[in-house]
Amino acid sequence: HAAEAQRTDLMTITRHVLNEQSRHPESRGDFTILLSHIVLGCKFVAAAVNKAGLAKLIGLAGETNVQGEEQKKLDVLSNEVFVKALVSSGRTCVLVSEENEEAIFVDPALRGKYCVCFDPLDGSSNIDCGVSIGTIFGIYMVKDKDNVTLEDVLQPGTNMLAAGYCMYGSSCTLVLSTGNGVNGFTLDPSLGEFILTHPNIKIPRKGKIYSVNEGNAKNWDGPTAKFVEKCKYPEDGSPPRSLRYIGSMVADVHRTLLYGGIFLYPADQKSPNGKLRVLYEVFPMSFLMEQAGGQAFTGKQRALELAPAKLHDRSPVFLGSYDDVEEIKALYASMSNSG
Ligand code: P6P
Repeated sequence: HAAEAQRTDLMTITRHVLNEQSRHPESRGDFTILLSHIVLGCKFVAAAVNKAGLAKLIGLAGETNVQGEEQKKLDVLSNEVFVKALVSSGRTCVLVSEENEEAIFVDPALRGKYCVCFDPLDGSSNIDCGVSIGTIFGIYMVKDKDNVTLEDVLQPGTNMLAAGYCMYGSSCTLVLSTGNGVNGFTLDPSLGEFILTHPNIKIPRKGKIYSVNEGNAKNWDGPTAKFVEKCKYPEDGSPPRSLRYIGSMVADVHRTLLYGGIFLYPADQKSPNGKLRVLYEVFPMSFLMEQAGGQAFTGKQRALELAPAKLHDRSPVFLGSYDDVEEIKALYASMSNSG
């Protein structure tokens, strides 16, 4: 009976969030409605990404179709889908997208109390070779939806209410935290539903993998260089750690979350603030890591305590297993003190 109950007792993402929201008696279901629109966007992008492989045959995104019309690039298409889904939810008042230079202020008649910062298709340069890519999002509440300003957007990550990513790979996996732990859901295409497959994800306290673009090694600062050196030539006689780097943040972070280890996008002489964007890459992934028992560090401070000055600010980031991040924090503390 238990097995039978499992098969028919489908824990969909909507049902799971409703259960979580029941913890907040004041909740009027706005968050659940917002999330259902984000989920709709993810389902659309999953379908489009899966077809992208056929683009050359049936003229989909990024190709000219049989009528010779230029199809929209997948990241542009994905952005349009998420903007429209979020606006039509009637639960947002301001949006920040990697694809839009300026913040999008929703028509006052359609406004809700949430701000969503997102990268609609992070790692999209990897589409043509079939590497997993993803959508990353972070959700905030704003003080007064009728007088929303950029200040409401440039909040520290500690104010985030929820964050998640959807990875479009061999399967479509949505990983979400609403501040009460991390859960993973897998899209069942036959149902068109995200089903709970990874309840209460906790990242291993220590990992055996480090994930960084070694091609930037000559530009790294001392602490990063020393940390990577120790991964390769451990001083305590332990076996060297494995290097795994996909070059698509959602894929590298998802592996780190499930297997443990540390993901690094450090600052370097070329990019003093690193490459990854604070509002829709660093903050959401840092939120998830902390909720899963890991941590996230910028080289100077806890990543979520950053206060971004501009929409598309970047920051260095070291995130993953708690003990691994502690190691690099200690190196930054000791080596920066010694000048
Ligand atoms: P690099 C993809 O372009 C991206 O924004 C992230 O998804 C990824 O982690 C990073 O850049 C990869 O950057 O410089 O190593 O190619």
